[in-house]
Amino acid sequence: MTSSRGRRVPRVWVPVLATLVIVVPLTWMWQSSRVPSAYSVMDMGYPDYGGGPQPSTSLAGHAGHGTLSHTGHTMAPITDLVTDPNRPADVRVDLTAASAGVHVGGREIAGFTLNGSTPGPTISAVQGQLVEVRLTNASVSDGVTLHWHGLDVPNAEDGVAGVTQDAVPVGAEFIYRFVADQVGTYWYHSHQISDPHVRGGLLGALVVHPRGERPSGPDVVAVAHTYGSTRTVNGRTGELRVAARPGETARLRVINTDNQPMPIWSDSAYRLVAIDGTDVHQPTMIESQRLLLTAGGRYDLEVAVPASGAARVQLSRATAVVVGSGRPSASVPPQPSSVLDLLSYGTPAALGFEPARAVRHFDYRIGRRPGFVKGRPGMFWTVNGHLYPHVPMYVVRKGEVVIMDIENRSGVVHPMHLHGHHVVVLSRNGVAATGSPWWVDSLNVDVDESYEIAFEANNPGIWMDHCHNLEHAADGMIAHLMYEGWDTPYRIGGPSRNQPE
Ligand SMILES: [Cu+2]
Repeated sequence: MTSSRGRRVPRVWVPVLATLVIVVPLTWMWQSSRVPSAYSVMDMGYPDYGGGPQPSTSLAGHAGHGTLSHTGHTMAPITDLVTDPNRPADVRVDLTAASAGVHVGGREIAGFTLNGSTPGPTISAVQGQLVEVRLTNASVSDGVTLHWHGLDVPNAEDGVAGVTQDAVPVGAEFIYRFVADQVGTYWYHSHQISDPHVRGGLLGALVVHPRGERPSGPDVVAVAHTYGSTRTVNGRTGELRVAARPGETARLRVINTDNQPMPIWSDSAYRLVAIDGTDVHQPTMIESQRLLLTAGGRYDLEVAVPASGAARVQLSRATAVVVGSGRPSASVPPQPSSVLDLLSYGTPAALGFEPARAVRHFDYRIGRRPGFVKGRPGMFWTVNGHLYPHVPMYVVRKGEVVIMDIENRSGVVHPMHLHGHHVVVLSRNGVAATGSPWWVDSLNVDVDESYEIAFEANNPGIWMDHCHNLEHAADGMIAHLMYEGWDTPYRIGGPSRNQPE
């Protein structure tokens, strides 16, 4: 081996140089993936304006040139974004979080409870009521928060540790207040170290009923959750029995609190009447098709009790809801091979806004590659080609219409969840939606699928936009949507050891 000037490189240097060629870039990648012991999401990644207007002074800092939080503008703290403190509460709930053994399927696993049980109590409100929840941490050593999944609450009530509040330490409490304006089925869960917390049971259902009308038949919450490897409905294995007379119609509010999508099917005809809390417009009867409920998502089903006795609704193979007093078919009905396509289910209705007026078009392209995240080596998710924390900060202004293209080239399904907003699906893989407006807060983006979604930026603050396979989120599948002019005083890490994923 010779150098360019013909002099021999001493043989002893060859392995040293070869090692440096490998080690130096790796060390650089490792170093750039590390995050400080306390940092603001405002300092993460880079601003993405989606082709829309940019702030008058440069926000184009980041990566060593300054940050969104150091623009010279007066930024308002998101702690201002609360529910009217002078308005009295209509519904008051005390929730005490604890570390506890959870008994499930004849075994005990290490988990968590709220008021001594998991799922925690179902919170019920009537549309327009102000709900006040006092969360007390009895013994969750890593701290705890509560996020109101699917409810577009004011930003400071959103319950994300390190973004909208500090994690609540043992012995302390936090009060959440929000107006239950959205009718429908929602759920709550810890957003501090959320993967182990939610797996371990720090979760519960939240239902907002319409004013005035009372349902004629049973109205049942079915929280599907897997403890360890044991599937449950409302914390129990096997069947959930719901008493009903033949001819009666039951409303089943199915909530998927797991990290994976869940198939749902029935031996009886049923209708899918609401998705993620929003009514489907003119839903038709579903027969010999199954549903796929994405992680974090909710489906409200209307099930008529057949004259023969009982309707059986499977939530995966292991668990079922049996509606009726008669004898149900004892065996699991065969799972239909065909999946109901929500792109064409129901009939069109007004969206209430005009997607064609969008001023910003964002990309959320999901990929996967080897690298380092938070100093750990592995295969990680990328957003628009970047590994966490170098992910986009989508910047909007209040009142804008926004379009986002989500594309999954990562080989694994991702349930995408934008906090604080509901989004409507415009198209999938280039095929326009033709059914009922398909409003979601949790969207199953399968392998090699692309979705075009739209929403109105009408809820100021700083919002997570992440994968609700919480294991993926912990591996950095996170971005944020921020409204120009808002800043957060909270930090990831720090004395409260805030860790939203
Ligand atoms: Cu994911």
